[in-house]
Amino acid sequence: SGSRSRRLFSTQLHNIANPPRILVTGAVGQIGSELVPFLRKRYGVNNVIASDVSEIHSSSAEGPYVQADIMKFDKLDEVIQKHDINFVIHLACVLSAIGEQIPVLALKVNTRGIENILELARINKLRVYAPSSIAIYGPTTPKDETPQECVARPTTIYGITKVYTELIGEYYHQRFGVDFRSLRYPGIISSEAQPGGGTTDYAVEIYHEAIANKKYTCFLKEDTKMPMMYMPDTLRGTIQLIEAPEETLTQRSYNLTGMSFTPAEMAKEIQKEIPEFQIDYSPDFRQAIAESWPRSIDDSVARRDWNWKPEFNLSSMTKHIISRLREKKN
Ligand code: AKB
Repeated sequence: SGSRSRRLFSTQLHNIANPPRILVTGAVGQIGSELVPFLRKRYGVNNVIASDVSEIHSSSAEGPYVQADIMKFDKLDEVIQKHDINFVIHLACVLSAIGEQIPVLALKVNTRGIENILELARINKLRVYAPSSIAIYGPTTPKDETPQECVARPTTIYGITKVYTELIGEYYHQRFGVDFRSLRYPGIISSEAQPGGGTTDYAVEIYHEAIANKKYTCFLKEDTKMPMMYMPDTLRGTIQLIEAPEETLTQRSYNLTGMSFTPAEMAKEIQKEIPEFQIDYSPDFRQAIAESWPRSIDDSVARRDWNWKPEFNLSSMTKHIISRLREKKN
């Protein structure tokens, strides 16, 4: 069968003679919109199959796209066989803020999704990359320079499902030999697609509003410090982990960060580019979520194991993103 004859590829993913055949779930979301084109450039357009629950695929229009619901095991299996997939990048997920509004949905999508993907990986000998998040940490976690290995008792349903994702992935690795890898992403900031319902979303919205209206009302308090990362670093870090030789890995799920700042610090940086920019604050239910998470992350284990090093800080990211958004506007 297709599954039995499927080539197991090495960690030399960019080996042209034996490229990976990747299925990306959640491909039209914030990360997928930029990761899919990035992967296609590296591994070949037709080796990266974008998928999402929606029929619409404008942001993934530059290559193969299939409509697939991660809750539907049989449909996913069909896609995997048809496209000779050997690696799933599982991005589909309900984020923290929507999760608190519709906890039953987040619980279902975020647990059943990874269960389906891991079962398909076990049966078909696929590799799996599925992001985790700083949301695995909770109020009893050390808040500053949170270490790789420490208490992870989150209080959001999203965080709970991300702890589950890590643990079930690690179980499938130990028990069945599935090559499962994960990164605990901080808030991801990007200029292309908007994030969908997270607590760190203010750090994306603020740039769009600064360009469009020169003012922004932030849903977090001015001194709420959170770990963040700019998309180009996210893409590079993700590729570095998935291409890292197995023997260099000491973890399946790594802490990762780019920078940490507060909304007030971000506003000040934007004012250097747009002096008229004004910010005010109207904290809502997302404040409590933010306060339950770390303020900064220690990612020294990723730095040691596979040479992780972010390139962007708040200042260079702000200059880069504002010029990109101005270009898009004109
Ligand atoms: C969220 O805010 O829910 C996400 C995350 C930090 O995982 N951006």
